[in-house]
Amino acid sequence: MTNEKQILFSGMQATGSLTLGNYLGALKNWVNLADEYECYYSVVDMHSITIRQDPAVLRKRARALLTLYIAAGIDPEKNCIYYQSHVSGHAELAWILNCFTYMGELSRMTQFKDKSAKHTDNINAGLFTYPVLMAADILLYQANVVPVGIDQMQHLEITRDIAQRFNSIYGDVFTIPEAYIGKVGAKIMSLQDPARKMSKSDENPNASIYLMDDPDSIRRKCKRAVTDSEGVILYRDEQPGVKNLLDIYSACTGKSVDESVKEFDGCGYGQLKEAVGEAVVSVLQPLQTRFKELEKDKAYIDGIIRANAEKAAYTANKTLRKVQKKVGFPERIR
Ligand code: ATP
Ligand code: LTN
Repeated sequence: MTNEKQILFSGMQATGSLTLGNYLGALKNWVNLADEYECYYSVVDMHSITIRQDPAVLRKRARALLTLYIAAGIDPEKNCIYYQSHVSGHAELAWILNCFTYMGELSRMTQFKDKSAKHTDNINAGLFTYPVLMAADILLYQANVVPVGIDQMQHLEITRDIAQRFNSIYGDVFTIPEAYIGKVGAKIMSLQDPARKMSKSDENPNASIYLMDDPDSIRRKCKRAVTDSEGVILYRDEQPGVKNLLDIYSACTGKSVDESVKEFDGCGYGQLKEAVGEAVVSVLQPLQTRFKELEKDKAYIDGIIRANAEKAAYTANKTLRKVQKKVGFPERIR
């Protein structure tokens, strides 16, 4: 009998300040899954440069994101938290996988369509092959599960397709990964336009709650959240604003949506918004305190960065060597 844990991989980009959507849809699940799996959590800085970045800002944000992973409760001694750019295998495998991915498949990616419409002056090849690098991230570690928000599902599907295609030619090289979508909070919507997802690149600051927002701003943004004129608190598609507030409340309190709906039976929107504000504050305040403490401990964070990059590179290289051999690259002479 083996008690080896299954492998989990996920990553986040250090572009912009993280929102409550990123936390409830991704980071919070990562923390809950950390004990059950052998986990790799990457700060995917190589993906970030598909959009033009200020180097100093990117460096600062990448470090803040890595620190935030720890502040959120992921133990960096038990889980591998590292920068993607510190493990060269990501780029090397991505190149090989590029040769097993079709232009047609990549053209169908909605994220590519959205981002290229938004950055018309810089539709670079990296933006187009972004999903291939993401596939390389996941496949390098032979991940079984990949926790992401619903918006990343299409990228998970293409990862599976690429892995299956490769395996069908060369044998069982890659583990075929499964997406893990959390039950609550999988898609948190904008507070100002509940038809759109809450996004860190939203231009309207009232649309998103940022993880580092102070309590008063959080309460104010919740109070201003767009609802409707129905006047009843029900969880249904016809009331997307109220539905979103119930989702946020449930995800922050750990209650089921049904429980939350019962709790607000007969209440007005004002009461709901106030309760949501308090629930969000009570989740984010301890996170912020821990983040500020960790940020000061430079030597500790540096140690984590060094040790985990080595650990990740070791695992990544094992897969990479196997793949290189399969496709026919000459053996290394030692
Ligand atoms: P951008 O606005 O720059 O595109 P983003 O806010 O969509 O960024 P990503 O870096 O693309 O964030 O996503 C990080 C993780 O957070 C992913 O797993 C993604 O699925 C999840 N996520 C992002 N936005 C939401 C949301 N509104 N609700 C739930 N999960 C989300
Ligand atoms: N594309 C993802 C970030 C990401 C990722 C990954 C997520 C890059 N590589 C591997 C899971 C697994 C995003 O934009 N959220």
